[in-house]
Amino acid sequence: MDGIVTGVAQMGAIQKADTRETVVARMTELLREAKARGCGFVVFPELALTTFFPRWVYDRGDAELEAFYEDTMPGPATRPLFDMARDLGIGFYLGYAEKAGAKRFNTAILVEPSGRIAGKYRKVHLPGHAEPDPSRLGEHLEKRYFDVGDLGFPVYETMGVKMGMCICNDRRWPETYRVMGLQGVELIALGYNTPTGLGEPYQAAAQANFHNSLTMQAGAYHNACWVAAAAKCGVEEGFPMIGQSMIISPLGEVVAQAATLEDELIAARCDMKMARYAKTEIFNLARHRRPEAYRPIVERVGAGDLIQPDRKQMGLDDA
Ligand code: CDT
Repeated sequence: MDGIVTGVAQMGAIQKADTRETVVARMTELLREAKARGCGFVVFPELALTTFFPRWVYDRGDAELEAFYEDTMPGPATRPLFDMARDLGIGFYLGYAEKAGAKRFNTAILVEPSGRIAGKYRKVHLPGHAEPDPSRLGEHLEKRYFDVGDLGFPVYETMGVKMGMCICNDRRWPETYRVMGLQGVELIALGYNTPTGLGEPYQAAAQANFHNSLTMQAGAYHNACWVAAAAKCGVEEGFPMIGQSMIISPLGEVVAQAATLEDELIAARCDMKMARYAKTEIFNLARHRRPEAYRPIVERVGAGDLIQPDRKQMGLDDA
């Protein structure tokens, strides 16, 4: 096969009291299952090593907060994951909270079967708020705990595939996929923690799964690439998060999907011929894109004034 059998290792809830060692033991078990199912690459969730801590209010420097970050990767607790992957000959995507000098990032890495870190991504679209607001049903304080990613959306040639990464909220933004699409990305790996019940009127639990598949299927289709997405899900410390981990083909179809809210391995044969074919016709970017018509995308952040052509140019009579 011209591609890679990809596993998505969905993870069920991680409670505050769970140690890194316990979590890494769950991950190595998922790697074993991935091996048995022929996977060469496995995607783990966002912030996969701990409970989803941005739901609580801390001050920088609080010992409990600082303990959620990794200073080194691999470190003593994560080394067994790297060792197991090397023994099994499997590469992986791992999300974790990164301490980098004075900065803090919500980070993901691509690790090759040799244990070499092929590339890194730092989350760009940080959701939520920097300050708590007791009127909300629940907090989501990523803007408080992380700096905006400073690496852009790189694509790495690794494991025989052009691979890109993003993290959770990034999957809702078309720019995320397109910037990688413009590098010829063939497979995008991503992990997420998507809470429900925080009180947003139009992001109710009923729509959370729909928006999950809607955005990722669109991103895969529009950019003719595979998307492999791993949830951390279930109920953490009383807070529910969606599952629905999935693998999506370059034609936008879901080819594998998790059925539980627990640790669960799904897998699919990701054939890169399909991605390459899809890039030659409708989404042949070089042939069909018109960047001169897209200037507001890079010139504006939020919505601004209307942009209207000259009436004469439109051939309107009153010109
Ligand atoms: N982790 C993460 O990015 N979660 C967001 C939830 C935002 S709700 C404030 C997501 O897009 O799923």
